[in-house]
Amino acid sequence: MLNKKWPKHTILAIAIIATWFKTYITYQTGFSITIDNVMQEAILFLSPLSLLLFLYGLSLFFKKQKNKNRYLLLMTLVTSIILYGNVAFYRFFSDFITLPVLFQTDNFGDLGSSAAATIYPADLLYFSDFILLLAAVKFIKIQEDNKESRSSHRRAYFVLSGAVLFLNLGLAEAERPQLLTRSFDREMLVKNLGMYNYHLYDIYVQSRSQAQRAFADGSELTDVHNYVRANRVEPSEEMFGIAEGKNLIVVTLESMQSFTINEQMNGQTITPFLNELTEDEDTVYFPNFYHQTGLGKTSDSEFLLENSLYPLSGGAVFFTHGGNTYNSMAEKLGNQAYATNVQHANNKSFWNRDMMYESLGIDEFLDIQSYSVGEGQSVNWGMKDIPFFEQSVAHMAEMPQPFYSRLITLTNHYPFTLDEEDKLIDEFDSNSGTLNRFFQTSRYLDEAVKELFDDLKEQGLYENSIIVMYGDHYGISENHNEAMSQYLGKEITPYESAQLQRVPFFVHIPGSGKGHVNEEIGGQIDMRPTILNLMGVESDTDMQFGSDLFSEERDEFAIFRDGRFVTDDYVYAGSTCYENRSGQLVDQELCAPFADQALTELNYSERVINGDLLRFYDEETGQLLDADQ
Ligand code: GP9
Ligand code: MN
Repeated sequence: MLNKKWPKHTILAIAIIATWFKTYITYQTGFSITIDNVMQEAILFLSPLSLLLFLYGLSLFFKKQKNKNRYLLLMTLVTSIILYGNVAFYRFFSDFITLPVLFQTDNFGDLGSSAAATIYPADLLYFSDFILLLAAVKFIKIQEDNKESRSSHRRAYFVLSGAVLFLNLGLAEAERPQLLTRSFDREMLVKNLGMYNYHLYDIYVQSRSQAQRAFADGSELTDVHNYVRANRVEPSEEMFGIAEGKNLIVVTLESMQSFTINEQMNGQTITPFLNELTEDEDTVYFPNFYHQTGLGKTSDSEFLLENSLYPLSGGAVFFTHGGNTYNSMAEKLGNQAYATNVQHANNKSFWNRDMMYESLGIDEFLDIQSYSVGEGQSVNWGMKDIPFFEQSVAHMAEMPQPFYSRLITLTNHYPFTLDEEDKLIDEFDSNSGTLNRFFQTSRYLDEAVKELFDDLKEQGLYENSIIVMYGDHYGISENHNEAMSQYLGKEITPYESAQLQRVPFFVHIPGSGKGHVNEEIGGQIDMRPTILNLMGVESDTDMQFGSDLFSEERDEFAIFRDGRFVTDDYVYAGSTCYENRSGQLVDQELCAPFADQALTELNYSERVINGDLLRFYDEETGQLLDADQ
């Protein structure tokens, strides 16, 4: 058989098939990639193919069979090293390699020693395609013509490889809308694009931001600095330092929107516990508080909270600028001897949190590995909020005090599914299943918060803590306007759509007696200065765009990430201007000056992020640093 002459592209075919199958098998054995349905499995299987067809196909440009073989051997070796590198990395970090990890020198030491400790003889199997190809080259006789392939054939071949790529991307987009624009999770990228395409995409994203960074110098900060300084306001004297020295607990209420608070759905109360809080003597509730997130959703809200900078207009800043210099709230509290951490029962690489939290100076990230998810404790995206809170509070009981701990909930997440026993109210009756279920999961989240308060009391943590809670972004998008208008009993105009971007913001200070409903118009950008003032931590020289919501001096202004905004007089809904109180359309000109300011502010913030400009700023003194310092 070995004396038979094989068709001339046999070696290429063997190389593609061998690497393809080896990669697919490695996905199953080397990583724990979660697959929920047949479609995801099919995408996973298909995902290595497009790049292999392309990369290995370049061998068609070589004339001599010998050179083709050499090229293919080299490529199988390179792809094997990439794949195996990820396997070894995954054994330690349960994550895929991303460029910044390779360039962080302190990681490098870790990587080297960890990798060395986990090399097994059986790992040679990860190079099986290379070994197979070596054998094939040696033993299989090819009908050699030592000619370059005909260009029409080559064209057909590359069209085919392009078609496979588009098929792959199309399926991935159907399975995970906005996969590339939002790029939420490395695991999702790998499973939808394949390991090799993922690395190319990672190189593209990282080098784009590195290039912008390289060209930036401190001078770009001058205008921004002047703007921020001119807009600074004095903190409220009454509230400054009122929670000084207490533990700070910040709860992210997944997809919670203000239209559920103090409202009913078909006669049923949606958020009984939060409603009570709005009247509680120790709670300040802000009903006119807006989310300001973009494509980065939850992570954008965290970004706003920690930095008081706006997230980006495209992509998720947690992914694109996870290595920047920041001056986060966590870092500031850390400097006040607070233990800082985030608790979230999800995969740590989601939203690139594991890397970003390091840049934000957060001491510890208690991810899904820190939780034990018992029978019946998981639904929809993962661990249910009630057991999540219970275990998180148990973690807190072990923490040194004072601490700053953030809790990120998950149950009230699209597609809003619940187990029967957790459904505390009925579904709504519109044509949108999403909205119908949303009321039930919101009700569940409310119940979970109530239990959180109880858990804190039981563990003796309640009295000495301040509890801040905010909705991260909308749960119900404009695709559900028809159902939404049925619920609200009115048409959803652009004005109403803007008003629907309100998310609840609660500040609960046990024993303070400061409770009231505060009508101030603000947004997530204001959380950092507001909270820091309550904690008695000065932030007046910080590069932040928000302001203390309790300050008497501040202008009422909430700028959405997409350029819409709300002031006490106007609501700008994108291209139309409305009077705020009445919702009446008014002359566009009335909104124009604020629209300009909104754009300026968004651009300044974007400039800070793209140029990584905080590395040129000394927040202690409020001085700009020279680029060469
Ligand atoms: C994921 C969770 C949800 O960990 O924070 O993210 P989202 O999809 O809401 O941005
Ligand atoms: Mn969210």
